[in-house]
Amino acid sequence: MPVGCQKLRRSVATRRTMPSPGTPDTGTQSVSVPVAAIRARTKPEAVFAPQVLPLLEPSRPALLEGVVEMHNCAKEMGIPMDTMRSAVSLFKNHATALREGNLLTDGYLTKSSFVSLVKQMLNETGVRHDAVEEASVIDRFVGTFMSAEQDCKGVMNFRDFAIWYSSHCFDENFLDAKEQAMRKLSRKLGVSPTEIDNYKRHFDIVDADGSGEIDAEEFLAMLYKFTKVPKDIGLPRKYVNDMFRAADTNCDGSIDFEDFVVFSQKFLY
Ligand SMILES: [Ca+2]
Ligand SMILES: [Ca+2]
Repeated sequence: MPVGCQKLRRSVATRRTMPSPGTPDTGTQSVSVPVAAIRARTKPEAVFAPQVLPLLEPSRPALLEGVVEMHNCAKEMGIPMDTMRSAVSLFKNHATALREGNLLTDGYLTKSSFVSLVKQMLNETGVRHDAVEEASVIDRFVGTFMSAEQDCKGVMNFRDFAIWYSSHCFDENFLDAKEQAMRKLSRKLGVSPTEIDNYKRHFDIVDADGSGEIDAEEFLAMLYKFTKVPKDIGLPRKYVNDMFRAADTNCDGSIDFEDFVVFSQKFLY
């Protein structure tokens, strides 16, 4: 029998032989061991449940400290874990730690490391800016850095950064190229981003071959669907051609997404 099991058995047996109140002590040598202590010895994994701390490795206390801090911040600040993980990844890339390995509890961003971090976020969008444009965007975010660092020491700790990140990660400048194009179109047409998303879902259904354009055949199928005219009765050719010309504003024989939104606002929705 393993030594640990023998000890446990002795320990439990010891509790069973302890005299109850009022019972004369028979001389049995016994030591009171709290049940919780026995459970802690027999179930060490219960101290840190894997589902709570999935990255826990007892031999790496610095990592544990960081993981606990990440979970605490997410819970206290109401930040979704996906967002928090992205914040952690960025912070670890650019922050400096007072003590090695404890970036989340002792690390900080200076203004220059914050600028590097913002540049990384801009690069990851895939959108290329010229130097003047990029400097302007960075200047704007440096302004938010000044107001985000709570203790006015000129550096941002992880908690400051987590709050900053959760409120700025959906800024248009940090969206990918497609999403930024959608936001620009939304402003150009005076349509809300939510409506633009809805139009895009309809457009993708009509664009059956996924070419990114609606051709004459796809357009005809769309008209049948919206007019609910049975195909065996058929739509008048002149009506179909007039509608297609109304939608195809640049007369290149197909309808792009912007044309589709304008046409839909006039004729479909
Ligand atoms: Ca198509
Ligand atoms: Ca066109």
